[in-house]
Amino acid sequence: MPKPGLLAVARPSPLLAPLLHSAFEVHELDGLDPAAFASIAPGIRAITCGGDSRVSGELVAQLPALEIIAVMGVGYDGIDVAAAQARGVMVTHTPDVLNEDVADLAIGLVLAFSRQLVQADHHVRSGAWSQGPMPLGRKVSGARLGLVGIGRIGQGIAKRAAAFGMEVAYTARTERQGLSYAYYPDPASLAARSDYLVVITPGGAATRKLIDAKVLQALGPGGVLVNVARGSVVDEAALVDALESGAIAGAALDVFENEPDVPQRLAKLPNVLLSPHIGSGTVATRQAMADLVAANLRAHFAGATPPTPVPECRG
Ligand code: 8YV
Repeated sequence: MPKPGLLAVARPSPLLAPLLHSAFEVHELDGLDPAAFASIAPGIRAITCGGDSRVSGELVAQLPALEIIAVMGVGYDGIDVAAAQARGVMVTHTPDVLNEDVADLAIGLVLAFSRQLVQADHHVRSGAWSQGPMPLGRKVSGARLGLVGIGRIGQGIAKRAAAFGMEVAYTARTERQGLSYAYYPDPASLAARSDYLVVITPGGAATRKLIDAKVLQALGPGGVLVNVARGSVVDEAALVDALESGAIAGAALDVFENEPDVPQRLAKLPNVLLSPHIGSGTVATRQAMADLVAANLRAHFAGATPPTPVPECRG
């Protein structure tokens, strides 16, 4: 029996690639010219991609045999789920297995920004230490942390922040029952009471530029923005303006509007800490995500319901 065709929209992680090649005829979209694409398109029954990938309705329409889109990531805001559903195509993602890593990174960014760990390392290596001490940092323990989003990862960040004696509050569309953290109805009112505003809400149309100039103004000259969600949630131009003018103290960002391109104006600011979308980037977690992608594909092609469909595709 020939293996089913699979289109890898993003280059598969080396942790996922062997699992795919054992069961599928794998084609990488990147590098396929139109003629090559046209020749493989009729045989494509599965797509794999990352949480930050784009799978448009147009692409879905070009693949008549497509049955499943398996996202290696919890976020799937780049996938046209409505178009997939209209064609009866299943969409799966990899929730939960990355919660701890992303929450760890959020706290890591708060600490690294505040205690100036990147500058501190440079201060020692460059020999500047012998000329004198470096500037003092910001105290994290006991500070006020505001979460934009209180899903599974948000709650993980809250738990960690509470262990640092931070005063945790959150905003979400509706107040969550059973949580002891203070609720604020909108990002601006949350920002106004926060030293650190941490963004961990899904991307997509509903949250586009939710963190705008008004929210940054409310965060104020002592406030720091941390984004481990999606670049689309923050108005990046307004953020650069706020950082340049001192309207906020700084930002620690793992995600950007147009990855991997980071605007020069942002990259050259001294009051930012930047990382290249590494929230889930540990070996253990990427392996767990790869295994879950494989489990979803395996279940689907065995005629069973995949373990982790996106909410819209749950029966
Ligand atoms: C990864 C992510 O960068 O889970 C998500 O939504 O954005 C990240 O975990 C990506 O999905 C890796 O493929």
